[in-house]
Amino acid sequence: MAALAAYRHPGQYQAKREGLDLARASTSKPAKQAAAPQAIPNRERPPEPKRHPADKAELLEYYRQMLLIRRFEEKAGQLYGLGLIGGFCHLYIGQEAVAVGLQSALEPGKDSVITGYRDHGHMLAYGIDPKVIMAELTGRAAGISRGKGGSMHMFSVDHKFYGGHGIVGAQVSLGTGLGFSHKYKGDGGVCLAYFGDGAANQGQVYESFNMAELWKLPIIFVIENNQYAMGTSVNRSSAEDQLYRRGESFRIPGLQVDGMDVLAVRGAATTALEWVRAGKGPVLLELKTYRYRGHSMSDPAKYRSRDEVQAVRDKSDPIEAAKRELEKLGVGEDALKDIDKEIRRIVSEAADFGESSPEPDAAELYTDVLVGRY
Ligand SMILES: Cc1ncc(C[n+]2csc(CCOP(=O)(O)OP(=O)(O)O)c2C)c(N)n1
Ligand SMILES: [Mg+2]
Repeated sequence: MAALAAYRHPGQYQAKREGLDLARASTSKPAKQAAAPQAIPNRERPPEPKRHPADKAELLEYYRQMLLIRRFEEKAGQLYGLGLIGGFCHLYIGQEAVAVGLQSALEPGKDSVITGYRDHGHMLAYGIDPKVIMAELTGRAAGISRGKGGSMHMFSVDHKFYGGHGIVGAQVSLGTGLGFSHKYKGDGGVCLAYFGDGAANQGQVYESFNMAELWKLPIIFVIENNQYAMGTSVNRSSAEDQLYRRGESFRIPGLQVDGMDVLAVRGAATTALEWVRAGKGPVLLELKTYRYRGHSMSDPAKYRSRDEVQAVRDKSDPIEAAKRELEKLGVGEDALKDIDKEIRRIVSEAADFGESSPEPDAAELYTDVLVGRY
């Protein structure tokens, strides 16, 4: 964990969990009372997560997946700039370790995932074909939502990926429903419901927490604390900005995790899944992370300095960190370059596909939507 203590952003707040300094990308205030959740007596809690002991092959795979998300998102940003992608588009750059670390612990076809509008990375981490994601972004018939959903409204029942939601916080209630469905059907699945630090202040989140704990639903609530909700930093909007504590009054244990370290995230996923799969009810994970780009493509990002973003990029970038670790494990520069080349090829093929495949037929305007003669 030595690397965790390495970075403190100048002038920023420090967020600490017992002995673990997560301040590198943090804008939240210090914990007011250390060890509060652990101090509640007679309440069983999951153990402290351990950093996942990945071998070289496993870490290489996480690196590859994070790089795919990074390059895909960069390309999406370019295509947006060229006018090939319209409407809203929220990029995931900086947060890659969260989706990759968590979803690598899931069982595909059994567990379900639901998230908000910043959703491309979660789909890529779930192994969904980059071509159909890109084609959705460019509004083509081959897109995962037949070109009619766009960036925020992607869905794949086959993958148990349930969106892609534009209403902040809605996915938490819907995810609780997915958790209920897993329990009702007895299919052994767990739902991973992602939401942001801003969404964490939504009322329906807490109604969902109550039901989820009351019925011991198999769900992991994941707060991706990227420090900002549009232009508002978490400490300006949140009375309790140690968001992992938000489930305590519903008896949902919370864990704060370094969301810039893919192996720390993977370790937390293991701990959370063990708890939930044992029938002990939900867990809340707060992933401390950071988004490098604006909230959406139309955000001038005047609420933070370039220096702040650069400092996080320089000191805490999840991909660079994984690369350094791989180098220590003996992975040579050539091998890393080969991966980079392969990823660039995949992304460029996805972009070509998104640009060249046909738009939906005009007759499709009235299918898959709730309009018509009823
Ligand atoms: C119910 C609702 N209120 C407001 C909005 C407008 N809105 C869109 S994104 C956003 C900020 C959410 O921030 P956060 O939950 O931190 O997620 P992030 O964008 O950082 O991933 C807001 C207020 C919305 N889409 N839905
Ligand atoms: Mg946010």
